[in-house]
Amino acid sequence: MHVSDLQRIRYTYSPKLPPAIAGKITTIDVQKGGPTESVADQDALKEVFAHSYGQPIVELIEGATEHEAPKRVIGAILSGGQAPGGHNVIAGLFDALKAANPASTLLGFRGGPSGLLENRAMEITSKLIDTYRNTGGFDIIGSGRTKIESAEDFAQAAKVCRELQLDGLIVIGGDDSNTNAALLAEYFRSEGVATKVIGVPKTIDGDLRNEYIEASFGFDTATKTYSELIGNIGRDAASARKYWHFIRLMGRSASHIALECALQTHPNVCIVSEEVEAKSWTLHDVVEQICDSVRARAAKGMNFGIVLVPEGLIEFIPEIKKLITSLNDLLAHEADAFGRLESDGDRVSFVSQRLSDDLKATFSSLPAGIQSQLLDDRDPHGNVQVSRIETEKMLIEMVEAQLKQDAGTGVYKGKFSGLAHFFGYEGRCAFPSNFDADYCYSLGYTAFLLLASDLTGYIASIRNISRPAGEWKAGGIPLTMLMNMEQRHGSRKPVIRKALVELDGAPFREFASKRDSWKVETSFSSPGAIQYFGPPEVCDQPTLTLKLERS
Ligand code: FBP
Repeated sequence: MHVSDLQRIRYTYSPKLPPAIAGKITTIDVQKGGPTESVADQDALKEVFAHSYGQPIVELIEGATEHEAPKRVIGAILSGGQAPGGHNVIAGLFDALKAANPASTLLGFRGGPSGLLENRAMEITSKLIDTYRNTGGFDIIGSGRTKIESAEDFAQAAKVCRELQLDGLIVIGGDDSNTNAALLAEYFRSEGVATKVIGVPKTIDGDLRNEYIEASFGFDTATKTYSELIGNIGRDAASARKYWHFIRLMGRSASHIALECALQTHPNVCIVSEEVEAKSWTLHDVVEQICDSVRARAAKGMNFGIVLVPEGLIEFIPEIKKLITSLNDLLAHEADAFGRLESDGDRVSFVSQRLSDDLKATFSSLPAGIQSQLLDDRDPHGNVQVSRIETEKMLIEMVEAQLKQDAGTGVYKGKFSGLAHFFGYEGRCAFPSNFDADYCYSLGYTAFLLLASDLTGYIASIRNISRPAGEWKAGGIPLTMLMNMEQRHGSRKPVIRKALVELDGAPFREFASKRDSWKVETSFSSPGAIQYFGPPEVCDQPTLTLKLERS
């Protein structure tokens, strides 16, 4: 890839580390807390994780005595969707590993978890890592969504780790990938495989978090990138005064991205999926929320505005959620017959004939494009690929139809012209903000220190991150602490519980206190582009979500 001037200058940025781990690496100690419990289903999880359930939370602290630092071989996997800062996790891991013992080796598995199963390992050298420091993307080794699932997969992973004599394996991923990391750690322990497994919390979606994992990496940069674009569109809308912009934002389930962008940019409407579900809103209710704003603004002569739509919305509307669950079962059970159908029309009528009457009515009320998008392939974890469902276009169509009806009865006299946007891939590989550059480097560094402390089945945790890096703390959280049992592919499986937007949490309450005025007035805010050089108040600020949650 061509090296831009910004990229060249970013290579030289030195990420900040939490003070306790910034000193001599071979003197760092771990301080252990008491035993822990999972978030739910403790008995079932104790059975699944017989060798790794209930481990203590650990904090890394400065020690006084020197530890041995044997030569180690460590492997790293980037898993799932890209998130800004992945390269810095690897850089932090590399620097810590080499600082402890320069003869150690870091391997990267190419193409995600399948790279481990197929033993596609490559050595990460100093020369290589220096051309990826502080850059976006996962292209140093690539990523993938393969799930390590069957008994054969686990045995194959163990075989490769033994062959490569891996002391440790770092899995950089979201909730599903870290669930995999926990299962691998358990399997390796039960089979006497020496490789220790440590996870790193990645996902722009921001839904892998709890009291100890204050944010997943990438959320900061991605939301700042989207907010810049939304802010620009707001200025355009207020200048041209003729379009309603419907902007769908990534976030497969949770609405954290949409909410953070709303706090940054003050749109007229931001739908929050978790509220839709909690209040059992129908699709018609969602459309009405938007129409209310369009009508109120039209009455003031403002036929323009901004609507933010979280990409996961469709799965949170109770009637559509039921439909999707039924479609998932149907497509799983009739996969062969369904796979033989050639046209969208055939697929839609095949499914319609097999749905119950109420679900059939819901399905046929949806625009044709959405019907066929709901039948697209699921991802390897069984999820509907919501990034392919054009909810923003569906809402424009439905709002337009409602306003036409209103116009017919004289209720509405304004104009409405909707424009659709989808922001997702635009933000996933941006140059990491200073926050993400520091946070990710610290996570990688911490992941090594957890392995070097002989821990397995942990996820790296950096805490106090709403404060400047000089106040950050590093440590590890047992992965079993984040888990519960959920229904997946027809059976109960251990999984990391997704952190959704809490309606009584500070970020949502802040939004709820402002939205009535945003709905009618033009209050757009334009935060501008991420700044990498300059005063800390513009370069080193965390997200509003983090500030509000931790204030
Ligand atoms: P992860 O959960 O793996 O981090 O991915 C999140 C995400 O960016 C979602 O926001 C989006 O729905 C999905 O990935 C898109 O996946 P793909 O890259 O496979 O199109």
